[in-house]
Amino acid sequence: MIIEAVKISHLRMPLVLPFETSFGRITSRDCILLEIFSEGLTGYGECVADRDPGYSYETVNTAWHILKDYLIPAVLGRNLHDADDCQAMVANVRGHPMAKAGLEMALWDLIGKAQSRSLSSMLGGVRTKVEVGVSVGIQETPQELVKVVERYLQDGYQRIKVKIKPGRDVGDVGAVRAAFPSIRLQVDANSAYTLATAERLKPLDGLDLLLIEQPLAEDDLWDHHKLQAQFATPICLDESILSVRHARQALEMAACRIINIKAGRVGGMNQGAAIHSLCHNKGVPVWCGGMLETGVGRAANLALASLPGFSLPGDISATERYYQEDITNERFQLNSDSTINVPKAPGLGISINEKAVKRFLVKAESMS
Ligand code: NPQ
Ligand code: MG
Repeated sequence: MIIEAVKISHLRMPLVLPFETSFGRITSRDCILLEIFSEGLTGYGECVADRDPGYSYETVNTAWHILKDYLIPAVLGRNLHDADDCQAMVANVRGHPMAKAGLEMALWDLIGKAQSRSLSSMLGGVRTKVEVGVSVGIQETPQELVKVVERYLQDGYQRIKVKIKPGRDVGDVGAVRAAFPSIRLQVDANSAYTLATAERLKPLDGLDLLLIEQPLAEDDLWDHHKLQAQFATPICLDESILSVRHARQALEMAACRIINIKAGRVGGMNQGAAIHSLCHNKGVPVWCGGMLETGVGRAANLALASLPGFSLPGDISATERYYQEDITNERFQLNSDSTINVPKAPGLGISINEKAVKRFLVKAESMS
């Protein structure tokens, strides 16, 4: 398909509740909505870079620059058959995986629409619904955290992830475990510890957690190896895994036993699916991470999580956990068995609420 035009829109959407992690607290979510136009069809994609460089170095503004000045010019007017073509055309841009993944997602949606195939079926998905959990931000007090967790359990979420940081770890997680002795529970530090400060996380090993996510720095595979040797609980890497090669090396050096897959962090669905295959062949569990996506990225996550090796619940919550109003007409609901249905319609399987996009718009630019 010849790429005739591409539009990028910077959006800012209010969150239902503030979300606090070890790197900061937000009350609204910025993202870039991409639209690729070809043969009368529109493919939609979402770039998950944040307003601030807290989770990764990429921001909405770096992604805007890389998309506008490099990635979009590399595909405009060219003939693309699949995501591999797109990856080849952007291969000499170093880094900036979230910018690349946003463009690639829009291409998947476009191609799916042209071929009348859902993203799940194009990727080789085997599930019509996927198990999900909820990621709970740092609260004022451990008591407050227990109340918030209780509410999500009442909503029907059967797996809880608690965000931790130094000083807000063992006490908070211990309180949740004491209140709910048998729930599926895991924690995420977003790189807030060092090998030395992670000493104090030792009591977590007695709390029957599914996993401890990204305790140490993103560029620190080796100390994760040392830490994993000290813990019975599996360490799961998120920020550290930016490619299939990182995933293979992390497993070879026993730096983790589980991998969180986010298409945005690894430069696209293609690489996300490839990391899934690597892990599936080795019997290593993977699960789909979340970046507070709009309905666009949420639909993509559901398709990815329908692949056979996604054996742990994903950070893919219902729309209402994050947004009162979304930019897709579809709202994703939690089923009573803590699952969400995988979209079946062609491409991402979503349609856009243009009024909502207008309301959340910061700026837009079209290129042809
Ligand atoms: C994680 N997500 O697994 C991420 C971190 C995260 C659902 O816990 C704005 C943009 C806010 C990206 C907050 C979840 C964010 C963000 C958290 C990513 O590490
Ligand atoms: Mg994480």
